[in-house]
Amino acid sequence: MAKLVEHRELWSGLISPDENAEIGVLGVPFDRAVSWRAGAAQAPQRMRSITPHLAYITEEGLPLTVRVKDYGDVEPDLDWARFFETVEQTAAGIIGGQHRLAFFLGGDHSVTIPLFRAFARRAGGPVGYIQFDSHPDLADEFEGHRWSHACTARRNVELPNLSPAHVAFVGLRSFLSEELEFRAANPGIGWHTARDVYRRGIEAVARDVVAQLQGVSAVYMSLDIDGIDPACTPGTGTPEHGGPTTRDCLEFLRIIFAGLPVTVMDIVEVSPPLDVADITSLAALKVMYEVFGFVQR
Ligand SMILES: [Mn+2]
Repeated sequence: MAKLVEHRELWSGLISPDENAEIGVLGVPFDRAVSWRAGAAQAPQRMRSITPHLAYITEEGLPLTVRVKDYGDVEPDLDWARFFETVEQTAAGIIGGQHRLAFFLGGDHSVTIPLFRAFARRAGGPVGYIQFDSHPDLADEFEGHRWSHACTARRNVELPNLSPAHVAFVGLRSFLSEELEFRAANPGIGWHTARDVYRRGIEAVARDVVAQLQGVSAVYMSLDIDGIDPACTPGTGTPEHGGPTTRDCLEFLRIIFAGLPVTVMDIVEVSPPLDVADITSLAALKVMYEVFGFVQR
């Protein structure tokens, strides 16, 4: 699988061959489950190519010292089922290692299905799942397939150790009718719309999520970049206006990482060919580097 971009300052020089590095990164370059515009398969390599130009410091002036073990990208495979099996097995090895945080780069949001399976299997006990997204991705099937990027959260809640009471969505602003029915049937789900974020403030929402997920053994944080407003992140396949800003997302994650045992995070749906001046890749990397800082403390 391993295929790395060659650059002597990848990840701002934080890159390390050590499998005990604090951060483990794996790219999952796959975008054949999208409902509209593709390109997310190009995100891992595009994001890596930018990292030599980023300062290894957080916005609060904390110099980053965490080491980043980059496992490269999962090799493409035209057999979708076999590809997801490879993703799950590869991710399980990384999640089961010594890293404080496993960080996965999509790919469209369907890649979270095998990634979350690997996480849930490794964690064993009751786990939490947070999805920062404009869409809840709770369709049972979409355009004839159960692994569409519109089905991700639905597949996740089918696993035995993820209760709907430990699922939280933040930034929602577009729905299918069956998703609203699923939510009505599972009122314990954390359901925070973009309008809730705007009216209540991101910190109040984040504190609700922290309170909701108390007691789980580990938390998976999935960031669909279209959860952020397309004014900040235009390079994505299904943008939705009226969303929280990159600033809101950073404040949210600061509270989540301080209050919950997040062991896995992904960023999905960044689509470089739909982007403008790499603004969306840069937003994703800003989030990543701040998260590195949260993990370092
Ligand atoms: Mn989405």
